[in-house]
Amino acid sequence: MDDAAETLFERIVAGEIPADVVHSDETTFAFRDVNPQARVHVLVVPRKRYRNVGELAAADPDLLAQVLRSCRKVAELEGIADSGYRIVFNTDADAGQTVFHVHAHVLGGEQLGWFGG
Ligand code: D5M
Repeated sequence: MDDAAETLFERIVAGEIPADVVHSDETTFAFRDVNPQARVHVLVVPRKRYRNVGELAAADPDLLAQVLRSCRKVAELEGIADSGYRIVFNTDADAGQTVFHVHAHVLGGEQLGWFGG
């Protein structure tokens, strides 16, 4: 695992690396992806780091629910709650996870194609 990638989102949450913040609350933090894959592409992370969504679900399901509520909040703030959006958790190598601080991708603002494989 790349140590720099491991700590990147912790450093964004701590304000040490600038980000385009969309939403912030006691337990979660949301900011725009630097490499957007749709008109709206926001990342939602728990402030506390878990490696991936599986580890978060096992260790702290309430925090996972808070991450999902923040995804909905982001969708409302971005004006896509009614038109529809996608939540993606890339999980480990085959999914192409590159930052090992669990993050939900919130994608929308246009008709999304399917992907994978
Ligand atoms: O997604 C990791 C995502 O993190 C990827 O879509 C790029 C994004 N990224 C990387 N660095 C930054 C910074 N500094 N700000 C905002 N977004 C960033 P994964 O699911 O791990 O492949």
